[in-house]
Parts: sequence; structure tokens; C-alpha cells
Amino acid sequence: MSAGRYDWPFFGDEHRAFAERVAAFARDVEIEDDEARPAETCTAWVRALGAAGLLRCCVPNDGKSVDVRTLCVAREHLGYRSALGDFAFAMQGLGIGPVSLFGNAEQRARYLGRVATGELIPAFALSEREAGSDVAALQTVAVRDGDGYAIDGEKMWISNAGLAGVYLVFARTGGPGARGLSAFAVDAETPGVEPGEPIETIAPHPLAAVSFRGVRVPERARIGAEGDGFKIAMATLDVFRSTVGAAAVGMARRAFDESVVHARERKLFGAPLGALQLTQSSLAHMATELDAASLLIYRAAWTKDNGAARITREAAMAKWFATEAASRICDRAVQLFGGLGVTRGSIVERLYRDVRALRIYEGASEVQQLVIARSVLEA
Ligand code: COS
Repeated sequence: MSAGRYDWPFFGDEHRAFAERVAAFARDVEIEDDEARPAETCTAWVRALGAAGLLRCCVPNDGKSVDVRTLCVAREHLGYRSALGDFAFAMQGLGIGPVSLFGNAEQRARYLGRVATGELIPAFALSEREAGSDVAALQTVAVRDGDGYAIDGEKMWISNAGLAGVYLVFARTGGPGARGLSAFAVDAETPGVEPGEPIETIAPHPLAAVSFRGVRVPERARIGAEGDGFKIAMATLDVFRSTVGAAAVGMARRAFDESVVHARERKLFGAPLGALQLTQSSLAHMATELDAASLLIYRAAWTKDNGAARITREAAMAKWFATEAASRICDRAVQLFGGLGVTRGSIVERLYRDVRALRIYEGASEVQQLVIARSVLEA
């Protein structure tokens, strides 16, 4: 994958050096994704990323925020190579994000080192069956119990469920709505934490429901103050949302590169596929959408890295546009490959399935539009 666009003014030498490092890792790592064994494959990716020192950038332990551009560079390259490799990387960062961004020194010391080496896998336990897009409606409760809390509820669509050693759980400690929520780091071996059966999706990754039944946690497990949970969740998602767009761009860039090779090599009507003007039109759409998506992502990441307190609007635009554009690009690639494009096991067939969930998780496209429109109307 070409690193030329990292010459754009959003990036510095450290990003370009990091891009080369992660590109070499993605090229050389000997992991083949096994869709029948997503948990084992994901664990192998986490260990390999940890051993290569690449997880440190998504788990800063210096009280500073993450460098979002570095995360974007990593996710582009990993998404290009493997959706599960990207997923493993991203979840180490997002999963423990509430601790790395809002935890106190004791919480950071307890978790971040082991997440950075890949020894500990975290999970972000926010969504519920009736509270996915509408986070403030969540019903899991954390009730004061002696010197701590008792947590009860059922989380849904939890990535890394079953693999995780720690769950970052959002639960209601106060009244209704956004202000009644708090965040907790709950160790997986705590009695009452029970992951459900794996949920199978069109592009398998470790995913399941998790029940919390009378789970006792000490007060020191709470992240931030009581009532801060919604803002912790939203601010963590803000930081990682533009990186979802970067993963989408990585996958779309792979689909595009495969399409360019195919357009040059495949012959029909006595000439290469790429000689047909309709093919050229498709490639032009793909190339332009790739650059437009990249620019929105880099703008959001650069804005955060340059000290903006909130990048809600920029991250929403980046995630929405990039994931939708990536879906269109992968769809075009399937079309250019024809029968091969829908043949199970071909690269573009896999990318077509892999990219789809990105328009849904960490804030569906519709939520991003809502967020953007609010910022326009409130301005
Ligand atoms: N960063 C920091 N604070 C934020 C914030 C953000 N991005 N977004 C909202 N807040 C704050 C608001 O400022 C407000 O604070 P005050 O009460 O002090 O005024 C509070 O949080 C409530 O905000 P709001 O009224 O906007 O809450 P809503 O319930 O209306 O939020 C949306 C609606 C749709 C924006 C929100 O629920 C959302 O982003 N949903 C998608 C969640 C998601 O990504 N789910 C996927 C699961 S994660 S894998």
C-alpha cells in the first residue's frame, strides 16, 4: 500500500516512520484469518500486535490522550491486510479507552500495561438490546452495596465477549437519561459475569451478549465520578470513531488496488478490462471517494491531536462518509471482478462482507447524521 498520502500536511515524520513499521508488520506477520475460529484468530492477532510493540500507541499510559493519526495509520494498514487484525488492534484501544482517557493513576497502572503487551484483552460493554443508538436508555444498573456496587443487567453485541479479561461496563447509578450513568472496570472473573454463546455474523469476529448478575465491584472500579458515564462513553467513541473510518479506507484501498490489477490483466473484447470507459468511470469514482474519505478522517484526527476538546462533528462526518464510501468501493470491486467477486474466499468477496458492519458499529450512519445535523442547527 502506498504511503504517499502521509506526505499530506496532517502528518509528521513520526507518522511516516510508524506507517512503514506497521506496513512491514502487516506484510510479514504469519496469521491467516480462520473465519470458523474468530476467537482464536483474534487472540493470535492481539498477541502478535503486542509482541511487535504496536499496541502501545492505542493504550497511552502517560496521562495524555492517544495520537489519533497514529491509530488511523495503523488501522488503514491492518484493515488492508485483515479485518480481524484491525479488529484486534482497535478493540485493545477502544475497549480500555475509558481507562486510558479517564482512569486514575491506580486504574491505569492496573490495566494499561497488560493491554499494551496483548496479555489482557478488554471489552467495551455499552450496548444493550434496547439501547444501541439510544445509549441514554440503557437499563443495566449499578446499585450501592456496602463499600462498592452490585451490577445487574444484560449487555448485547459485545465485541471480545468471552475473550476479555476486563469489561468496561456502563450502568445506571442515578435517575433516567444520560446523567444517570456511570462507568466501571469489571474483571471478567468476578462472580456473576457470564458471556453468552457467540453470535455469528456475515464477517465473523468475537461477539456475544454478556450478563451481569449481582456482580460486586469495589468503589475503586468506578471510572470518573458517578454520573460521568455517558460523557465518558461519548468522548471515548469520539476519539475512536475517525479510526473506524480509517479501517474502512484500508479495506476499500485493498479492494481498489485489487481492482486496478484486475483491470490491467483481465482481457475482454480483445483488450484489457481497464480499456472500457465504464471500468474507467468506476475506478475514477473509487479513487476520488478514497481520497475524500481519507481527507475527512485525517482532518478529524489532526483536529483532535492539535488539542481540540471535542471532535464530535468532525469524527461523525469522517466515520459516516468513509464507511459508506468504503461500502460503495467494495461493491464496485465485486462488480469489476464479476463471478470471481461473488465467489466465496476471493479477496473482494471477503472485503465486501468485512466492510459492512462498519456502517453500524460505534455509531450507525444514521446516528452520525443526527450528530452532524444537531451541530449545524445549534451553531
Ligand atoms: N462528548 C462529550 N460529551 C457529550 C458528547 C460527546 N461526544 N455527546 C453528548 N455529550 C454530553 C452532552 O453535552 C450532554 O451534557 P449535559 O447534560 O451536561 O448538557 C450529555 O452528554 C447528554 O447529551 P445529549 O443530550 O446529546 O444525549 P442524547 O441522548 O440526545 O445523545 C446520541 C444522542 C444519538 C448523540 C448518542 O446517544 C449517541 O452518540 N449514540 C450512538 C452511540 C453509539 O455509538 N453506539 C454504538 C455502541 S458502541 S460499540
